[in-house]
Amino acid sequence: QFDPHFAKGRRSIVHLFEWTWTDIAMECESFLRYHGYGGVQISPPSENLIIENRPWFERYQPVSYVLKTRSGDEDDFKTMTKRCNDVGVRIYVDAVINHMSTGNGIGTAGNEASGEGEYPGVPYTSGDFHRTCTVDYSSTDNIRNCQLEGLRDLNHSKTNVREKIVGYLNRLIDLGVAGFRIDAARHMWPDDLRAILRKVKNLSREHGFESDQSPLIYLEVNSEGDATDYADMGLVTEFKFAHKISNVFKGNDKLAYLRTWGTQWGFMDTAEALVFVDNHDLQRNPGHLSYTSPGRYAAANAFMLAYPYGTSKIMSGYRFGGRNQGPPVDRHGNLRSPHLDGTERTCGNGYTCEHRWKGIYSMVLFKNAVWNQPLTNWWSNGDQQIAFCRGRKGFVAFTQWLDLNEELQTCLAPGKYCDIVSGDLLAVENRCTGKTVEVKSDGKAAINLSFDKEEYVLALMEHVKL
Ligand code: LAG
Ligand code: CA
Repeated sequence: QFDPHFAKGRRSIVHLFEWTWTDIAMECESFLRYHGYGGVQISPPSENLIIENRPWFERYQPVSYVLKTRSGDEDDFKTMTKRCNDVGVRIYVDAVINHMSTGNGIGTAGNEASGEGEYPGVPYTSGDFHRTCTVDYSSTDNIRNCQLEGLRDLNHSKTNVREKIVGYLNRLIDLGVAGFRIDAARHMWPDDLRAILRKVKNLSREHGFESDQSPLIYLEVNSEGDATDYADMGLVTEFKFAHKISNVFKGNDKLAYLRTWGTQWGFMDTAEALVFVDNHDLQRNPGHLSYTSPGRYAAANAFMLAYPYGTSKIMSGYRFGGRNQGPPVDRHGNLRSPHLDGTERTCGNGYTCEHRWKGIYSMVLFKNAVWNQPLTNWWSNGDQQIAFCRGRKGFVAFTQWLDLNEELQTCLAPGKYCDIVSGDLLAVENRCTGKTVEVKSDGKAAINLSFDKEEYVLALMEHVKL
């Protein structure tokens, strides 16, 4: 439940929001495996209600557990898990099991949904749902029994409901997934969820997993108070982390305060936390740091990946105007491919591909390389500049609002290093395309970052050396 089943040396998850299964397979093979990513959170694969103008959120309104959405069908799904697992990249399903859709309509696989609670595609009938009530956030009973966003709320104490959900999750395991994000977990009774998860089978050996391995579970719980009710079932999303890191890197708080980042900021234990700078919901809140402020956003992700806390998830979405705007589609309404020219080289068509940004994927590799190394040599100017080491394997420096020009202790062996944020080390030519930093015999080095040029981060790694 707590193990992401990453291939050796990998540590992070990327959420490829509203990508097709075919494009995810291609991304596993052409990019993710080479840039250190351990797994992909995919959009909900179960049939969803077709809503006018096709907003992204229709995928959070299930109509059945048939695997057919705009991302692809069951065959596409199976091909994706195989192609990704074959290159050591895991697939985690966003499981929407708290509720079904609302109103009358038709789903992406052609099944009907009726406002009376009839879902023949599952099937569920009206008796499988809680009675109608509005969520009142001051009452735990209400949060769990009432209609979140007006969505028809499943009664998970019923055998039929439990069996249908277990059947859905187990089918996904047969298809090769490595785990689940439990959507709206906070809105389900912990005991009901526990009973469901107990019946979920171990990972498929046919898909290369070892025996007796349970799937990774991470639970979407967006209030700290409730997190402890769910923490025994898997990792829990640490929303406080996202809010605080957004605030700090928007420049509203001092980087120097990050010295105590972790439980001292009121976060849950590092082993329990699934962390992220933003997610598909938060990025729609105008006040929250996202791809729209690229320099600051990459810096926040870099800090998340450099600092030893939690299991990290990187958001990768598409450009949007209004908060409901759906994903990029062609004139037939099919999802467009982020792979502009059908190869790994370019990413576009409206997708933002944060996971492909140099300042982000380099730090994904950094996290892999410094894993388990202690944080040492914390330095700060007492204000908006910090630096620290991860053992003798890595060094990182951050600044905001002003230039950084300091001689700092790096903990690395003497030599010339190529900053992984500003450039690449071209092995054949033995040349650094970015900043070269010389570490002297005493481990000190001149570190320079220009705020005007939007340079927020500099990172050195043991082996990225001329
Ligand atoms: C989640 N986590 O616990 C998802 O991360 C979040 O994106 C989901 O809400 C939510 N739980 C339910 O799965 C999203 C949108 C909502 C949307 C809902 C259902 O953020 O805005 O509600 O999915 O599609 C929409 C309308 C509501 C309306 C409702 C029912 O925005 O105004 O009441 O549909 O018609
Ligand atoms: Ca509920």
